[in-house]
Amino acid sequence: MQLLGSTTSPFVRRIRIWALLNQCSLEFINLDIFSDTDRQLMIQNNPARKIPVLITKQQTLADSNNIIRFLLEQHSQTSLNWQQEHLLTIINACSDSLVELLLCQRSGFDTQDDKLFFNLQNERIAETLSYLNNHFADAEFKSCEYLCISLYCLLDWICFRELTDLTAHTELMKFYHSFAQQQAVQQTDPRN
Ligand SMILES: N[C@@H](CCC(=O)N[C@@H](CS)C(=O)NCC(=O)O)C(=O)O
Repeated sequence: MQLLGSTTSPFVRRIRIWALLNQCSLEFINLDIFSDTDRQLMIQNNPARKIPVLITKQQTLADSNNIIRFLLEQHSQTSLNWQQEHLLTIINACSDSLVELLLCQRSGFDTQDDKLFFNLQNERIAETLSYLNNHFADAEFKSCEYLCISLYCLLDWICFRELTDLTAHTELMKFYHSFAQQQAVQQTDPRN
């Protein structure tokens, strides 16, 4: 199986860490999705023009949510329950808004400008991080490996890109520092 992605994408890193922790062999194809040749490979495999993409002998799957569902099934592991899916949706919403704002910044916009689109993203980022901080102690959250991996990838990406201040979110920061000790985390560090 091949995984199309980049070392910096938090959505791709989730899948890579899960695979390392679960003895799942994936050939990681590291793309620069904004370079002409690498972009062609992404587009050929995903009309939505996003990473990650998983290519198996039978099919091509886009979107980290579908990819993890497929991999859990392949490894005979239980899928996320509804409460866990809900928490994953909150992590995804925060990640998506941060991606949108980063693309706006790279397009030359001031994302702190008092504009509807920026305000909506900035509100969503603040509220979802508070929600995750308040719910991290929930049993469904802490006990789910993929949720913990996804949360870590979001937090580390925020720190790596210096996207927002996390210091007020004390539960998230405690989790961030403890999870960082794992080998799979260090092996997938975008800074290396
Ligand atoms: N819902 C998707 C989101 C994936 C996503 O946003 N990937 C980003 C990289 S972090 C991307 O490919 N962005 C390209 C673009 O927005 O044009 C997933 O869970 O896989």
